[in-house]
Amino acid sequence: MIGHRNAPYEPLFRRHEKNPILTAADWPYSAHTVFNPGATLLQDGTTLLLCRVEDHRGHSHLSAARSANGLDGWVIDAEPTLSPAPDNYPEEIWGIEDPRITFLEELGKYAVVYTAFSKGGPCVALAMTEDFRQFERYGVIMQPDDKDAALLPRRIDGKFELIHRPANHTTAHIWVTSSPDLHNWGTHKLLLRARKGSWWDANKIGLSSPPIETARGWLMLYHGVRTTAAGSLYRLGVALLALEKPEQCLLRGDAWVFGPEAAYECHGDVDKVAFPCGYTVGADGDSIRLYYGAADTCIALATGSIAELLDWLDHHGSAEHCR
Ligand code: BMA
Repeated sequence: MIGHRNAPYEPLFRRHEKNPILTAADWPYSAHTVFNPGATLLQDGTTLLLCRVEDHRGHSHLSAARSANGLDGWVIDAEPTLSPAPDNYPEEIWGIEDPRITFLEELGKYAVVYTAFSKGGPCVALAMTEDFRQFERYGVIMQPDDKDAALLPRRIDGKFELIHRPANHTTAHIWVTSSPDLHNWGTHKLLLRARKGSWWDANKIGLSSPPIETARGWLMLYHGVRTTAAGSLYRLGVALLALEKPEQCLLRGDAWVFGPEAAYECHGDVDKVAFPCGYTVGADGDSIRLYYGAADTCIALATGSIAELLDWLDHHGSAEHCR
């Protein structure tokens, strides 16, 4: 498969001409950077981004930005929407980061899975909300080092499923674990491994936005980290997971499908990072708006198509790459 295209990857995701769509300068209060937003469409069609906002201490909190068209006219909460609460949740002492939003039909609530930066390392925490104004914290659901996590929107075999990324110092693979009640987690399974050697996704991978349910399986965007002499490169890959058995990878692409190229992705607090944590799907059921953090500094938007991603996987993916 590798090598039958000249371009490093096809333009499966197209950058919006208004990028970056949100920066710290848009914030109604003092902020150093805004990036890595979770995304969802509210019942009335409003696009809600739950943005990671880094303050001038380097600590992050989450703030909601709402827009009728998902592009501009953002109404940003005048104060932090979800702040670290270390008095009751000590694992949030150094901030909360990188939210992924999943609407759980069964509960009629949005699950926000985020990284809590504890003194013991980054870990996965969960909060539930109906309106992104009041939140019910469930606390840590995966201990350090673990991050890049999201819930699937429905139970499988009677259990909620969490995709997450435990890590050690040299490697980080994607795992899936299940729970009957969102509090107790078990049955841990390795879902997708980082490749090795010179691969673009060697050694360290992690979930990007929550997997997208399609008739053919869960379409999962993930990031691969290439470590170079000049720093790390964060790019995106695609895999397809079995609908009723998400630990089973059906197809995995060879090349990356999106990576830092534009100036706002290449230069910022952390150069060469494109880091999506959320997307919305259009009324056609196919078009995707992918919201991503660029260079850990601002928020950008790229558009794509579910059908095109699946077609690309048919031509550039294989089950072999899953192993
Ligand atoms: C990851 C996370 C992201 C960040 C990325 C690039 O490990 O911390 O929040 O965007 O690194 O710095």
